[in-house]
Amino acid sequence: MESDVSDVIEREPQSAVQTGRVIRHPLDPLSVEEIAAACALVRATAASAADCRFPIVRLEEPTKQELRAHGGGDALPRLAFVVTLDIVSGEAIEHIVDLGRGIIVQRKVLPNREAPYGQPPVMLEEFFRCEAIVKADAGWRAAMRRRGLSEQEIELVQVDPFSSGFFDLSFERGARIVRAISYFREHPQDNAYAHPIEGVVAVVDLIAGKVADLTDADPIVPIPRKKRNYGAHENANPRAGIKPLHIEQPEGPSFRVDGWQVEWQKWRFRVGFTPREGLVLHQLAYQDGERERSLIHRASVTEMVVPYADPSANHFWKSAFDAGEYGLGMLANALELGCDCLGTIHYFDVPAADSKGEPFVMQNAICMHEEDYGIIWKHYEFRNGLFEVRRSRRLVISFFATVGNYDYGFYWYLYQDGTVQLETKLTGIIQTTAVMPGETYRWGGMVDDNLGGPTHQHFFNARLHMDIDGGGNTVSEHEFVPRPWGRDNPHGNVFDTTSRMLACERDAARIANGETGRFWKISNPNVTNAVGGSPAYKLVVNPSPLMLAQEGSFVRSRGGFATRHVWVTPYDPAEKYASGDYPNVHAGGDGLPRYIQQNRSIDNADIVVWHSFGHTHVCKPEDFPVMPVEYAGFMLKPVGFFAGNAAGDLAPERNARSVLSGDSVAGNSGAGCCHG
Ligand SMILES: [Cu+2]
Repeated sequence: MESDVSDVIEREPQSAVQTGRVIRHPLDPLSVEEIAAACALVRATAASAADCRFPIVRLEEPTKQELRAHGGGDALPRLAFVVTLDIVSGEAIEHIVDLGRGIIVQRKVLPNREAPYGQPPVMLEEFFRCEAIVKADAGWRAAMRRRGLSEQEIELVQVDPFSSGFFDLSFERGARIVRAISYFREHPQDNAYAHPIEGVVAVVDLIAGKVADLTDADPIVPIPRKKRNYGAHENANPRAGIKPLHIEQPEGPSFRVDGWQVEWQKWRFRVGFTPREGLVLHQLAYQDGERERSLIHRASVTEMVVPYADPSANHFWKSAFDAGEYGLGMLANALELGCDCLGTIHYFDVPAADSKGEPFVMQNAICMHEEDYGIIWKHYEFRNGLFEVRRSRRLVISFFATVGNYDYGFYWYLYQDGTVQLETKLTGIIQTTAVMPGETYRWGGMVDDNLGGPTHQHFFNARLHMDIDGGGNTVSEHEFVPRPWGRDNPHGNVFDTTSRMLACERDAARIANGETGRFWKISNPNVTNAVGGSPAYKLVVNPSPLMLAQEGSFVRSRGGFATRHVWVTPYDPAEKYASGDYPNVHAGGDGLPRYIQQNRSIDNADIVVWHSFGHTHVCKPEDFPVMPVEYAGFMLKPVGFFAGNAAGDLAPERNARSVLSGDSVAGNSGAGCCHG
């Protein structure tokens, strides 16, 4: 079915225009023209066009079932999902626009003034509005003066708006607020995170346009003044001795791109992008002999949360949901200024809407290239001298989002043996805290004189709408257990691999266990593999701490998805995000913990596997002033999906030396290895 879908686009590339209308694949992100048309239609229905803003504009994707019908030849309407926010009244409205017919087919006012509340994401223009509101506030200016800043220095202060969290305070309920913290800067290019202003937090009501609450806590902690800048121009003594390293692909890359579709080394998929998730992989399939076999219908990271573990005024409420509260896609880096990838790169430019609903193109938002990844397999047969080694090539599809102080990379890797990997890269600048001279920071690590970094956690949630061999899929849990001594274990060497089907979604909210090597298999019980079982992929997770905030805390309830490593739900197009639709200023309880209350069957069903993973970060001097990359992620590996090593058909590198029986093996068994 997927191949039929793909055939359509091959004949009709992204830019094809037919009878005045662009023919597009149903999963292509909205074009500039479609964004403009959708926003114009919606704006025309707004109470005030001048006050109408567009925090979310994206493709309303067809369901898996609709796509299959499309594969059968039916045309699918192109739909846009548009959320508007009236910046004077605060009213937020969801719209679905039928672009072909030029009409709004659905309109729903969000009930966000009633519990459990929830606001559309913070828009970039609100970052600037927040700073203006804070700097105009007499109370905040007085708090700055109390910390010894002159009027001139106050103008240089950096105000960081932070999604607010929620604690059921009167000024939070149903309000569109952010909490703002402040940093001293000696000049506009100074790294403000070296100079946190402790004890001052302004709650800014973005609709009322005023500071709704101000914390100005005692005792006054002096602002750390030591400069910690990291720009190249600040480094008088850069490290020497690094010779150029060039990656050359004289015949070009091995992938083929057609619009948003990619083919590489037996893999085929479509690239998508949304304002909330950023990069999306659609319809990931692998060509296995004559068969194109589907693996994943849709894969993305739908949420993140970063809860902080310091109880003091500047930090206790910090718990940014970077996808749902800001938008990882909205904050994607345009890589036109220099990309971090080496080799022959293909960039995808992504059309997007600004907060006024004006379309623009995020240049080079997605980067795709190939990498050499060492050895994929190798053997030296010492008896006959047969030496075979193959290098691993992987395809990297990635983007980077900068969310305030932190920078997150999302790197999907496809391998030639059928492995799929997601690696997130965490870098940028840590949140900091001013520490009283002579004291040591209690709630994290010291990173410099009078400067600490609060301990925190980063959680990601990947949503994997599975489609192993295109049919019903089932999830099973496995672990290793030693077998007691006995007649069937007379030598004590035997251990077992247990197996347990996860039948209903409440049974399937699971925690990783490194000690038992717990893993999960997603299989298709309707298909028989080469050894009489079911074709499957294994979810390989890294056991890591889950949400450590207390049961009953707001952050735990708001970020409930981070209380389990694995969740499985039957596919429901309304259940798109691990934290629910509108986590911003939301009271909690939405997302995965709510979805699974239905306790639906997930046995041989159209299922979504959700995986929470992350990093618990105790700050250290090495994290400052800019932190080397920390990694988190997972892999999906074929387990009985293929009849053998899927990379067994790889040819040796062209310049490899053949070492066969009789050739001299110089020194050791590594001779003949070629590193291309
Ligand atoms: Cu961190």
